[in-house]
Amino acid sequence: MNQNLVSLIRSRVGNPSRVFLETETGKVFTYADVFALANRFANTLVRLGLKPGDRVAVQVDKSAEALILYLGVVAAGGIYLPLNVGYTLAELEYFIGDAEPHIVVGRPESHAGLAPLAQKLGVAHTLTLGTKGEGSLIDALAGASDQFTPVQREANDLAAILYTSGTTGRSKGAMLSHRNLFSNAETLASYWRFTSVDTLLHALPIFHTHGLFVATNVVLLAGAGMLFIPKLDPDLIVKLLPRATSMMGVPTFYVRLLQHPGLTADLVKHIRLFVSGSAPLLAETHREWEARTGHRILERYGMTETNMNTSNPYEGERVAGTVGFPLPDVALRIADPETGKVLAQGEIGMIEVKGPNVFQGYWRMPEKTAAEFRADGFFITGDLGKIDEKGYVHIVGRGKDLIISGGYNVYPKEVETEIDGMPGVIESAVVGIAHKDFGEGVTAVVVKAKDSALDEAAVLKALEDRLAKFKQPKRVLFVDDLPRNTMGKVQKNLLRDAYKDLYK
Ligand code: MLC
Ligand code: AMP
Repeated sequence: MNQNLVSLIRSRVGNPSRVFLETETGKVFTYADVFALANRFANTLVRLGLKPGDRVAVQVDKSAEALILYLGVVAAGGIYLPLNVGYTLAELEYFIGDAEPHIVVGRPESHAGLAPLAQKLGVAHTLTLGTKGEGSLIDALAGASDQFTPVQREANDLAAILYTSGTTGRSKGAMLSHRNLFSNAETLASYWRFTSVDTLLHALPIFHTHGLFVATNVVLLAGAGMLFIPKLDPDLIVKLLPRATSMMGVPTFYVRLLQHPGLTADLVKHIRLFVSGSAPLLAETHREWEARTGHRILERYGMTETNMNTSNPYEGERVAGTVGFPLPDVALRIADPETGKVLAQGEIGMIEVKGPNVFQGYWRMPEKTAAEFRADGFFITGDLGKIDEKGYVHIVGRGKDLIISGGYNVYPKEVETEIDGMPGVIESAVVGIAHKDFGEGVTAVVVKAKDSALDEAAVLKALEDRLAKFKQPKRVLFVDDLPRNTMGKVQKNLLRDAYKDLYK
């Protein structure tokens, strides 16, 4: 049987005239429309020389066509490689050089910068796709048939590569197979009771696991529908919630919606499920949400490399501050970070997971892949946690030097490397400080040379073309020395403590 994700999704579609997606401008795509357009994309990609296993890198603003392009690439046997729209050309150069895509699709307004870069890096075709369904990719569809049989794929063949930053500052491409994506979506759709009567309010970006796989694949497999809006827009969300049955968001979604006077228990009385993930949801936000709406947010835990690992129960107690139980087909254990020895229930250690959800390794980085798996196949998540006496998993910290800002990962090393390279900088430490909106705020603490006139504005200006906006520090602070332990290691915990009220 063909294990192509799109083939498996298509085999589940009950009612082709069911609306899959409706945008805020009233554009509607039924399931039949979605697969017809995905087929036209697939035929066009094949005509442009795409062969099974070739990468298609996509950096475009959110639109229905962009989402359907994902299905077209996967149907054609290609590997879908979505890129954060915030990435600068400097960052893109690395991703395109590393992934060697056959085709790159960018925004119409970025074409002038992107096309020469892609050409230099050996990309065969650079096309554009805009938010109004325009661009050279759409022009290229002319004459393409809306019939296409998904290319035969095995379960472990790759469907997508998603880049995640690394502790060394170099991003790694997480290779996800058709089975990784299908199995997790199937598990979640059933665990969270999604059916064809559901309508998901979709306001997440579609270049990450949460918005692309968790939200979209679950809806597709359930034959449900979604209200698809460009971004977190509290006014629009409040307007549309009466038509939805569920919403998924990062914690910032819930924090911001709580500030909206229109959010009332009455507005959401018919909602079946609110899901939060990608970053820790404060127990306080969970409680405020319940007090205001009567709903207990369901928190779940995942990673780009693993898809979703745990979830609070659909029925049963959703415990604030925990990420719930391992999903049915996921094995999860807590181990000593150094030795890998499995720890007793209640002890804090490294969270390790194994299952059909876990990725196939990092693209062209066999050593890095090997270093993150135990000999028995468990993946070392880098998250520290424990399992309580009722079996709930608690994430208590991170064994990796990582900041999560509004659901986006920022590796301090990458920002420090940029700052350290600036004239007048002796050294820097980048830390995540508690931030009421983003959860953690990227903060740079810099030691400059005595005679340097460098200031906060100059550091930020220099980072503008180098790093995506979300990685840029919200504040740059200057100090005489960085605190170090006896081994000479910067004590980031002391910095986090010293500035803990910076964003209060
Ligand atoms: C935008 N900015 C951010 C930011 N998002 N800065 C830090 N962190 C972020 N996450 C910048 C903007 O460029 C802007 O800069 C300024 O901060 C304020 O922008 P905003 O208008 O407040 O941002 P907004 O567009 O509303 O976006 C905030 C957000 C968005 C939280 C809604 O970042 C978002 O949708 N995040 C979701 C990320 C996500 O999907 N993660 C899932 C990863 S998958 P200026 O200076 O121009 O004003 C994963 C696995 C799993 O982790 O388990 O799910
Ligand atoms: P990413 O690499 O972007 O997929 O981010 C994955 C990381 O996000 C995980 O390793 C966790 O550190 C974090 N994460 C995801 N969901 C949660 C959650 N519910 N609570 C705490 N951290 C989370």
